[in-house]
Amino acid sequence: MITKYIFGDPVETGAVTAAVEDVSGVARFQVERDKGGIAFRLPLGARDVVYGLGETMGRVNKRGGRYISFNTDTADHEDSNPSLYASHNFLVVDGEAAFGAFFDTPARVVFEIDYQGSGEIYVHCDTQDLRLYQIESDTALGVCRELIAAVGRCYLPPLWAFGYGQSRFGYAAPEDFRKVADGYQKNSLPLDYICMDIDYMEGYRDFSFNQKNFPDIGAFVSEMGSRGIRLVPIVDAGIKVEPGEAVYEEGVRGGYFCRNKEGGFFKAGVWPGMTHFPDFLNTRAREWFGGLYKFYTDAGIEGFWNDMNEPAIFYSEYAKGLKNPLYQLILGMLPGKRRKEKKARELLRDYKSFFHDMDGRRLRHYDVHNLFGAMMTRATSEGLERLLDHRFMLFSRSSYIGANRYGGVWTGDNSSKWEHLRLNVRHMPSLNMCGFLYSGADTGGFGGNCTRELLLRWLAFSVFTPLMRNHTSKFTQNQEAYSFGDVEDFRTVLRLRYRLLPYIYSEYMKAALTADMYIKPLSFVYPEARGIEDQLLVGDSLMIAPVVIEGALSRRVYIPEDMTEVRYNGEFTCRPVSKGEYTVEVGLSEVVFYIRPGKLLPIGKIISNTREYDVSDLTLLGDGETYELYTDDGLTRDCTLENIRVLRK
Ligand code: MIG
Repeated sequence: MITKYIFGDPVETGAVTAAVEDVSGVARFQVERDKGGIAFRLPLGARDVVYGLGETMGRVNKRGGRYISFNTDTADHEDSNPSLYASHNFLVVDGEAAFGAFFDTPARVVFEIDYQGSGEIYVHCDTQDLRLYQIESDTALGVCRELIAAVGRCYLPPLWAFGYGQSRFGYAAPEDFRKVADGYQKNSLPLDYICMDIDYMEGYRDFSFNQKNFPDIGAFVSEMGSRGIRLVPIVDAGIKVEPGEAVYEEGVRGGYFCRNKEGGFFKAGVWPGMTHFPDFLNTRAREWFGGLYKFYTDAGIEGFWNDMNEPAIFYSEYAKGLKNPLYQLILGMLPGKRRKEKKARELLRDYKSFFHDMDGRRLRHYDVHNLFGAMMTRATSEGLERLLDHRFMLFSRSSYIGANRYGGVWTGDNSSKWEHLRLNVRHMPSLNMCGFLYSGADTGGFGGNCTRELLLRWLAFSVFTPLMRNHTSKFTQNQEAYSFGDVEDFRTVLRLRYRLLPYIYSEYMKAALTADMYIKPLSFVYPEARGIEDQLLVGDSLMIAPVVIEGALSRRVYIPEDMTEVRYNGEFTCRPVSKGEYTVEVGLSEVVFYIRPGKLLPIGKIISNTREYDVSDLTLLGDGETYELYTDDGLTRDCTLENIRVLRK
């Protein structure tokens, strides 16, 4: 059962779309008002597990940690860092019964979950105005399903968005993209899309292609399209301040940009130099911005990633010091506590110096900060819905609960570290709890140099995440699957992804259409497995136990009930394993996973691209009797459970 409690006069975040009964005044928390906002306290039982918070640092069980919802552009994915790019203010307490709470406010929120052994949940919202949704259910999974249902139907990507994609900050010219396509195709490595990072642009301007490199972008999109490869450009949040440029002029004329303290348009230095931020909280501005994607759709482009939408600011019009984006960027990245603190103070000042017009309500950015990226995703998604008559790919860096109706997310600038592979494994169930089904990390890691072993193990995990994209930064070692000598092992793991697509696509679509999670913690189905955070349930049939330790050629696996072990090394080998705990060998050239009892796994043939996707002759592994295969043309918007076909063994 879900109920809502309204405090003060909250802004409409749009997170929850279902009608929910308002029973203000009976919050389960102890409520304390203070000058800065409202604090909520709830004592925890000694054995209670606390899940949730989506994209945050820490473990899947959030006990013991302190987390802050304040969307931040940060490459510092370490446990000491309280804020990443997103705010997912949803907690699930799993004790004797299960209980969930969603603190629906775009303001800053601090969560202390049994922090320093306090024995309680302490949540401080930096506002007096919010909606608190409380959910009672028998199980943690039940609580999550209620939240996901209340938020509304999850974004449905096209089939090709479940293919594998390659990306790199630095690809700039057609030769770079052709080289990637060649590298994959000549080595018989499957590939569906290549992301275009900011170097495709003219001077880092959104809605532009570098004229020298792309005099005819439509022709280049067709050229890649004829090879079965889609191009997926990045779009940043800020529009370059540049009198005479059409997009800028339109934005100024329409008054679509955020205002500064003086009433002019706020100026923030980002990649193109000074930019204005579209006021994504304003309906007209959103309509305008969404319509701008026509620039890309006219060229045949149907996939996008939205970046820098926390929003990231290198320096603002109020900054002292050198106003050079590169200088400011490097300054922000340099280690050193004092420099970081200075940067953080500047950012706070900036966020307090610009304003939104939320359809007549003037709001200081700082107070609605965590909604900005989500509303950019909404603007893009609604624009693309008008521009196209079928599904599109869209994922964003920043998000807020509810944005999952409009697009997916990636988890930002991780590094080529084993710990960040493990973080990816923890993020996926937590994101799914908050409804973000279409998600994934930069496979192989963004910062730093990836090793062959790390990439193989990371790919072997990403096989199961809906967004499977290999991405790395500038100045790092090449990270494409053909960049590490012998490609055979990479071929195995990438082919496995495509052979599992009938399952991945079906399970994703069924979860999205029934307000369910696609990836779950093991403990959501097997409560005794509460301490095990490096094994996950993927869809209804599979359990995975990825190798996440450097140098390991085996790992301990907990088998919660009799299962079928599947080993893929180019061939599938199945064998029954009984309940228990085992050391399982997993060589670098193979992927091992498990089918739950009474379930089936459909397997397709080897294909090199989703264009060749074919469900006419699937093999069924496992000891179940039937499998519900979701199938459609991969593009239609008419996605219903009627598209399910029952396969029998
Ligand atoms: O300031 O577009 O997270 O994926 O490659 C960095 C360049 C801007 C951050 C994104 C990353 C992307 C990079 N961007």
